[in-house]
Amino acid sequence: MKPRVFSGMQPSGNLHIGNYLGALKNWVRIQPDYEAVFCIVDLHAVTLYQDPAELRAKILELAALYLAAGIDPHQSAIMVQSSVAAHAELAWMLTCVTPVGWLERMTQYKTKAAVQETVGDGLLQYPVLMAADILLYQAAIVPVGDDQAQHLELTRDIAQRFNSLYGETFVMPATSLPTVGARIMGLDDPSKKMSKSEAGAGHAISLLDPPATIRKKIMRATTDSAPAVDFALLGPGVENLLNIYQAFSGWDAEQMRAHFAGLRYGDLKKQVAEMVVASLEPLQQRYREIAAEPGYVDGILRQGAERVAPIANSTVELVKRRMGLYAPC
Ligand code: ATP
Ligand code: LTN
Repeated sequence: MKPRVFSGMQPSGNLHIGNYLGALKNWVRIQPDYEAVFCIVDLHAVTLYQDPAELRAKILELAALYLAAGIDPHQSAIMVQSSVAAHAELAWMLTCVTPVGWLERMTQYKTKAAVQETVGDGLLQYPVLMAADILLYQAAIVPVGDDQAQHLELTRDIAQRFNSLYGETFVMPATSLPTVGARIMGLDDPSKKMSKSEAGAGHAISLLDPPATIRKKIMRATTDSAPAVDFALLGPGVENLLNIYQAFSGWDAEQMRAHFAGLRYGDLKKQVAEMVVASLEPLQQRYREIAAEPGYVDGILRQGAERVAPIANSTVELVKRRMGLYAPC
């Protein structure tokens, strides 16, 4: 049997090239070698307020983007987190073995809580629900971007604590980061990671941005005061543009140097823009085809949930037995 892989994204905001290069592209690459579950984590999205009608639309849009990027529903399950109740159930059980101090140390929690007037308990519990997502399927690896590495460490800590309290139950999941593209930075400010929740118009390239918008955003990207690419002295803005090119092209470091050393920033930007436009074109085309077929995505999501629910439910049953909760034979 193939080892299992699990990953997910929140259906909030617009998916950007950071999400694609950091996670989605890797999912597509590894799916033939694993029994994969790719989740739309709507319960995570509501840790911050979401407009209900918009959230419903975003869930279907995200599923269509998974498909358009190349997730094959015959190979991999695509499912919505809230449609398999075991996610929330296991999260509660794991909450009970997780010290609050572990959660308060999470960087994402601290950043998100800092800009909230009142902090919902869900925001603090966010990584426990994420641990439940992964451990429910006994996933061997979890392909994510760099910003999720800390949550993955916590997942292993929670699993270890549960195993030592109640006996070997969970498989330890390994983090899988891409070699290039694990952390794409904002085009307007290369000191911050590209993020869906960042508002600025020139911050992120959305996967569904039209070519003219992509070109405009890249041509306006923040660089530095040097005139041309110098690999001995790369500023963060230029490094980010080179990273984007390398992640889309699949070139190695030697090819990158040979091609870009000494190139003026204006020309670098033009080449990056054309690489991004050409790479996203087939995805955008497939997205339009999928979006034109009403009911198709709902069917895929229903099948996905039906396929994974027995796995999830059997883990919950095992955890119940281990903990002494009532689990009739
Ligand atoms: P938000 O800003 O709302 O937290 P986000 O842009 O971080 O959203 P998520 O849904 O949290 O997006 O992340 C989905 C996946 O994309 C995760 O695996 C995450 O690590 C990855 N990812 C997010 N931003 C980047 C980035 N800038 N570079 C590389 N990978 C990223
Ligand atoms: N927290 C993740 C989304 C997420 C996830 C998961 C990723 C929720 N559950 C399980 C991998 C495995 C994020 O990208 N913000």
